[in-house]
Amino acid sequence: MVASASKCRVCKEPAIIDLPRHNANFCAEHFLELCRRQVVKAIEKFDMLSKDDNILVAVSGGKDSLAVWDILVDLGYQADGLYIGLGIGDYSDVSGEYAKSFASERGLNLITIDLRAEYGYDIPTAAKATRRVPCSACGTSKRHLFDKAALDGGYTVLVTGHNLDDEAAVLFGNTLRWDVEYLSRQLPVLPARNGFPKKVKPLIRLTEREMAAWCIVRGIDYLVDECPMAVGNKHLAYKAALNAIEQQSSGAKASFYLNFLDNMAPLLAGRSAAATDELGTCTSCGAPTTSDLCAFCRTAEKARAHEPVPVELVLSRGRRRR
Ligand code: Q46
Ligand code: ZN
Ligand code: ZN
Repeated sequence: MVASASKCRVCKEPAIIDLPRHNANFCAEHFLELCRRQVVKAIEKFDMLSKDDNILVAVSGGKDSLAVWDILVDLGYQADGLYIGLGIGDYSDVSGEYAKSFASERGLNLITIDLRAEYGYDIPTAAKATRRVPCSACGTSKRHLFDKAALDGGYTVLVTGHNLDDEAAVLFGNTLRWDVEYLSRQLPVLPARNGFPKKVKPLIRLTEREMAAWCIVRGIDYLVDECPMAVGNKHLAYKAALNAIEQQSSGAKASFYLNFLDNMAPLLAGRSAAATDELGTCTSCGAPTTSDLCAFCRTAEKARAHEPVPVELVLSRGRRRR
């Protein structure tokens, strides 16, 4: 991770990681301190959390969601986890094990939901039944179930592990299309409103690489493999493009996203307020929606009516299309 002769910027002991965007190297202790400081900075700047909050962390078993849960508990927040079994073959089975081990080893409370057992469908089947890309059916399902679990469980805020790379990639995609509606909603805090819980992203100042390093230093085992259904996802292409730019110009990714929040997001604030005022109620589940049935109930209805589809079939069809 770092040249062997490198020294920590703070204590001059041997460094374990170089962070070109900070133009510095850090030992394990001072790297963890930097990560905590970046999270505190994000929380304070955007008024994300207070110590009185009852927090629910959306946990996938990957590095980012386990790291954010670990950091919040480390900082003294009260936080439970929520894991959703999406039925994506071995990937889901293994990711669930990582989430459960993390929680049980630390005595933390993890709520689990199994999509097929509790809602009668899984993501590969939903993708086939709705003829949408898997991440679209998956995002609809996860958003609904995260919101519902947070509201039903009396949690005051829902935390996700989106990091700087994730948010910069989404911003890149929204900017390439000049999608003003999405740009206006791309904030690290969404307040509670119209039947939605408050949602926050405390990792926006930290990169994927930094979160992987946090997990290694803290001894957190996480699922390294990407979701097999993400293959061909534009989000991955945007991340690769930003990484190429970052290679040439350290700090470009952070300034692209963080300066958007400072300089551009305030100008778009009126657009997002206007876009959220016209919600009705889903006739099936009561969730907020713009039509009779919410997107989750429409997805679930179609997927339940379809025979179960193994993940391999969806992946092989995707490969043939390309
Ligand atoms: S789990 Fe679901 Fe992700 Fe897999 S299908 Fe796509 S959205 S990639 S974070
Ligand atoms: Zn040090
Ligand atoms: Zn519904």
